[in-house]
Amino acid sequence: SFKAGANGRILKKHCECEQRCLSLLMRDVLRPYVPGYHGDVEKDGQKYNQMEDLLAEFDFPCVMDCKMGVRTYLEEELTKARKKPSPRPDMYQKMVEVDPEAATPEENLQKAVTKPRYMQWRETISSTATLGFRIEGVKKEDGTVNRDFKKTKTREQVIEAFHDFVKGNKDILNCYLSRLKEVIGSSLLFVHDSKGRAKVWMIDFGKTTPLPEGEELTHRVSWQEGNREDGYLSGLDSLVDIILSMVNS
Ligand code: 4IP
Ligand code: ADP
Ligand code: MN
Repeated sequence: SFKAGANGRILKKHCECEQRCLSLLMRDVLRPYVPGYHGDVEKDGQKYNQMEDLLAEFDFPCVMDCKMGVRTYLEEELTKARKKPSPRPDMYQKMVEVDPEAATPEENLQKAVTKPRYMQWRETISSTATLGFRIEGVKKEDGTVNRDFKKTKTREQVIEAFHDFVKGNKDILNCYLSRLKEVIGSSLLFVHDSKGRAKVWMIDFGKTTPLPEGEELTHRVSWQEGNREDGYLSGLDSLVDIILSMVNS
């Protein structure tokens, strides 16, 4: 859903929700931690959001995508699934490919699961439910991609993946740490290169929605259906704690 754009920009398939969020972030204190947003454009009959290519300033960047929060789907998905459950054979397939025992006998008969069921299962087999974030994928400087982190769950497994990602380089870890302590929605994108440049950005606001007027979230207290909490800051706390322990080990 991405395309290369003109002068250091990339095009991501248009999403109304993300557009609103990116526009608001351009006038927010978080501005230094998000890709610059340059409006929507149409190309070959498809609408895109145009944004800054975060990799442009790096030489052969190493990239890690961490999905933040204890919950990875909207509360609306729950309401929808309850009102009108729509069976998802594709999600059932993805589930049994990772763990042939994961589905219930009923799900095995239907060869389908609901979306919240799938998403909740993904949260509990990974570190999302316990640490408030999970590793989605890593791209190395040679361009090879590893998306095999679905069962990376424990703190030790996360540390191992981070260690591998930075090849034990504590200077890189310290750069990441200093930027994390200031950042407060979505995925965090970690990027570094062999010149020792290292930065973190917030990306992917496709599911970041405004709260009703006057309401606020702690981003830390546990999620109960209806309170809309997402555990973003719990995830950030765990990440800082993990990287700090790696720097000091
Ligand atoms: C994907 O599952 C991700 O959770 C997607 O979220 C989600 O998209 C997909 O839902 C779901 O199938 P896997 O990562 O396990 O393959 P994201 O885009 O944040 O990575 P949305 O955004 O739609 O919830 P479906 O319903 O699009 O298939
Ligand atoms: P999706 O909503 O389809 O999951 P994301 O916004 O999460 O899309 O982006 C998917 C991947 O594309 C990220 O993991 C990252 O590697 C890359 N990416 C996203 N935004 C940028 C950007 N502004 N600059 C460079 N790379 C990006
Ligand atoms: Mn994403």
